[in-house]
Amino acid sequence: MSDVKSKTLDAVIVGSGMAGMYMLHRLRKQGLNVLAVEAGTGVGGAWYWNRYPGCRCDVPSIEYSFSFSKELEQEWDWTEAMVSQPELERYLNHVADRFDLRKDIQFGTRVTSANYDESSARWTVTTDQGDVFDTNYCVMATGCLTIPNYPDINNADAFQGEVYHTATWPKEEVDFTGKRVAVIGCGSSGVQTIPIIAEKAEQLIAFQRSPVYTFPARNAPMKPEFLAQAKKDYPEIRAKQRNCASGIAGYTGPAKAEGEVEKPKSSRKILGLTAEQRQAELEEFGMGAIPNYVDAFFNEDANAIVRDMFDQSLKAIVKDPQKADALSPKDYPLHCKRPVIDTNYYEAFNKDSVSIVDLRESAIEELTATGLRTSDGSEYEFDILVYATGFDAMTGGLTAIDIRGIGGESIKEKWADGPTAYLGLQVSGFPNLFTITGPGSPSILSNVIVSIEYHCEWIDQTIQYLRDNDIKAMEAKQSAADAWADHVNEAAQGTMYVAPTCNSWYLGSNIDGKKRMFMPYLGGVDKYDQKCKDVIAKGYEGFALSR
Ligand code: N01
Repeated sequence: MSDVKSKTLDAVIVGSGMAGMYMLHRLRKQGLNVLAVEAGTGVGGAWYWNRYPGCRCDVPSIEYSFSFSKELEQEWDWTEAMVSQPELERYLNHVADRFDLRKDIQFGTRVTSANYDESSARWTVTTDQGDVFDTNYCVMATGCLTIPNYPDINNADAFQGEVYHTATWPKEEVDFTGKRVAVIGCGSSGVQTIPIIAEKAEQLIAFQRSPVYTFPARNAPMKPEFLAQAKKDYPEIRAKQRNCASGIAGYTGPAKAEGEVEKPKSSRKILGLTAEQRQAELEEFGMGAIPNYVDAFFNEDANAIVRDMFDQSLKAIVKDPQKADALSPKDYPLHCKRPVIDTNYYEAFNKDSVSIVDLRESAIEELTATGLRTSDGSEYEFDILVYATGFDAMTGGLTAIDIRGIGGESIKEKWADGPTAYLGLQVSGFPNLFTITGPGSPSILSNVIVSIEYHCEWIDQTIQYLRDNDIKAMEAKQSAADAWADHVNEAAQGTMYVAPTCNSWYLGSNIDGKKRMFMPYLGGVDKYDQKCKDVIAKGYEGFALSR
C-alpha cells in the first residue's frame, strides 16, 4: 500500500505564522476547501521558532496585533508595552483557538515542492510526510525571516559543546548557569539575548564583526489605564496604521501623566541644530533621540554627526574603553541596517564576565573541539556556542522549496539575478501562486502585521474575483514586475539603506552568492496600499487573466 496521501483542495497555504493564520481564516470564510501546511508543531511562525532568551517584539504590543476582529482586540490584555516572545506565542495560540484554525492546519509537515501544470492551471504540492496536494491556488505565507543563516566557518562540526541558533531555539530551557558561552552575531537577536544569557553564564564572549547601532527599548509593564484607553481608541489606531508610511500609528495613549518622560522628538533635522542644541537634546532625551533625526537617513554629513553622538553615548555607558571601541559601529552609517532596540545591552559589557572579540581586527579562522580560533592565532574556549547570525531573509523561505512554474522554471532560477515580484504579491511565470510580504512589498520595513493583513485581504479579494469571473489563471506580467522592481530600487536610492559601505540582509549581502539588491519597498504602507487598490480598480492592471 502506498504511503502517499493525496488530497484535492482549492488552496494550500504554506506556513501558519501570522500570515498563514489570517489567510486561512479569510479563505475559509470565502468557502474554500483550504489547508495550511506547517513545519513546526504549533502556530506562530517567527514567534514559534525564535524562542531564544530575551526574544521580544520591537513594535508596541497595542499595535502589533491583529485588527480584523473587534472582539479579539477587546478580549486580549497585553502585559508589557513591548511584548515578549512567550506572550506573543500565547496570543497567537489564543487566535488559533478562538477562530478554530487548527482543524485546517497540518503541523509537523514541511512543503518540499510545488509544481504548476499549465493545462489544468493547478499546482501539485508535495511534503516531507508523503502528501500530494492538488490545488487551484498556492499562498506562500513563508515569512521574511525563516531560514536560519549558518555562517560558513571552517571545521564548523569540530566543536564538541552545545550549539544553538537563535532562530531554531529548543522548547526546553537551556541552562547557562556556570557555563562559558560564545555568541556569534550582534543583530537584533544577539543584542536581545546577550544581556539575558550574561545574567547566568559564568563567562560570555561576544564575537562581533559589525557592531550595531542600538537604542534603549524603554519597555515597561503595561499600564491598565493605557490599555483601557487603547481599547477604546482602536478604530483610530487602526485607521492611522494604514494611512502612514510605517504602519505604526505611534499611539501615545491617555494624556501624559505629570512627571512622565517625554518621548524623543522625531522629524527633526540634526543639521539645523547648533552643537549646544545637539548636546542639550542628548542630555534631555538620551540616546533615544539619535535615530530620529530625519536628515541622517539621506545626508552623509548629518549621519556623521549622529554617529559621533552615538559614540559619545556609547562611551558614557561602557566603562572599559577597549570594549567601547570594539562595540562602536565605525564602518557603516546609521540607518543602513534595521534599527535595533535593546534592554541593558551595553550595560552587560560592564560585567567582568562579559567580553567582546572584535572580528574586524581578526576574523574567525575555525572552530575547534573546545571553542574557536581567530586569524591572529588567539584561541577561545567555551561550553556553549550560540549562533545569532540571522537569516536568508525575504527569499530564503521561498527558494528553500522547489517551486516550479510555467515551463518547469524554478523560482531559484527565476531569481538568480535578484528577486522580482509584482507588488511583492506574485512572481511572473508562477500563476495562481501568491506571496505574502514577498520581495518588493513594505513587509519588514513596516509594522509587519499591518502589511500581512493587507496582503491577506488583497489575496482573498482577488481569489474571490477569479472565482466569480471564472478566471482559470492569474499571472503577473513580466513587464509589470520589472517596472515595479525599478520603482522599488528607485525608492531606496539616496538613503543609507543602499550606501556603498552598507551590507545588510535587506540587500541580501549577508548571504554568500546572493545578488545584492534592496528587497523591501521603502515607499510606505500608505502609498503601497493605494497602488494595490488602484491595480484592482483598473481591472488587475499588470496581471494577465485567462479563462
Ligand atoms: O540577524 P542579523 P538577527 N562571522 O542578520 C553576524 C528581526 N528580529 O537574527 O553584519 C561573524 O541582523 C552579522 O554580522 P555582519 C529583525 O528584523 C527582530 O539578529 O554580517 N558574524 C550580524 O551581526 C532583524 O533585523 C527582533 O557583519 C557573522 C549577525 O550575525 C532580523 O530579525 C528580534 C557571521 C546577524 O544579524 C534579523 O536579526 C530578532 C560570520 N561569519 C530579530 N555571519 C525584534 O523584534 C553573520 N554574522 C526586536
